[in-house]
Amino acid sequence: MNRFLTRRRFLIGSTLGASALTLSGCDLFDQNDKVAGVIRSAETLTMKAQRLLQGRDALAREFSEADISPSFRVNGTSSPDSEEYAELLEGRFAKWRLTIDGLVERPLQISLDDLKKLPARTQVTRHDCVEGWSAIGKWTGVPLGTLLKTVGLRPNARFAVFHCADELEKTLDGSGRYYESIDLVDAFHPQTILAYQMNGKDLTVGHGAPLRLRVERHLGYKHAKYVMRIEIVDSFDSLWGGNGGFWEDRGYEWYAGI
Ligand SMILES: Nc1nc2c(c(=O)[nH]1)N[C@H]1C(S)=C(S)[C@@H](COP(=O)(O)O)O[C@H]1N2
Ligand SMILES: [Mo]
Repeated sequence: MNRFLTRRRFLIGSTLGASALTLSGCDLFDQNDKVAGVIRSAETLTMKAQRLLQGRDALAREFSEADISPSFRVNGTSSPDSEEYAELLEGRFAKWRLTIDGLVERPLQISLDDLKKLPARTQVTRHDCVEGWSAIGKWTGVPLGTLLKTVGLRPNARFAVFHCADELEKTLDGSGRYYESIDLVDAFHPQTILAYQMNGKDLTVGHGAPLRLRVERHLGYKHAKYVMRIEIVDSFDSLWGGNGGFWEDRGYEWYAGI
């Protein structure tokens, strides 16, 4: 297996608590704050350089229907195993609501049916996983920007955090819950959608039913599946490991631009 997978197994394999995990993943960084600082600023540089070179609104490549991969892997969680999710699935997500709250003027709870009534976008794009596989799929959903305009952002809003239904890692304190985040440039990017369809059909459980994020200029782990709540925040400090995502708390870069 390639080195990413090995590293991922190492990162997730421990049965210790969240702080210990963060430590094991980031030992090297924690030992030397200077090194951590340099790595962080290198990441910021990557982000700034990429946006400067490609433009804030540069589109990820879109493909034709003929390019759609005959099979698209399911990765990470393949089925959230909570009681709550099982009930929602059983009721075909009729009782599911997407919550949008945090630093917004008008917090929102919206059903899947109502989401489907909003203007939709369809895009055929390539998904690149850090583990070294790619697949092309067709995604249909609501541009995140549309919803953010509806709720109205407060002046101090900086990031959108996606809280998911699944625990990728079982922990006592819930810190194994999957979550992700993006900044407002990516949140308002035209290809950033909350997808409810893949290849013309409702999302399967494996691919994130009922709703998953597509943020096409980023690596696979940013594309949160099983999105239950979008929280608008000004910092990640109070969220789990404080790095803005499940994998980020285990050592991955927050800015996963490709
Ligand atoms: N909620 C949740 N979202 C997730 C994951 C996960 O385990 N849980 N895995 C991520 C990773 S690493 C990848 S590559 C993609 C995989 O999406 P797919 O299962 O539709 O291929 O989902 C991402 N989003
Ligand atoms: Mo991934």
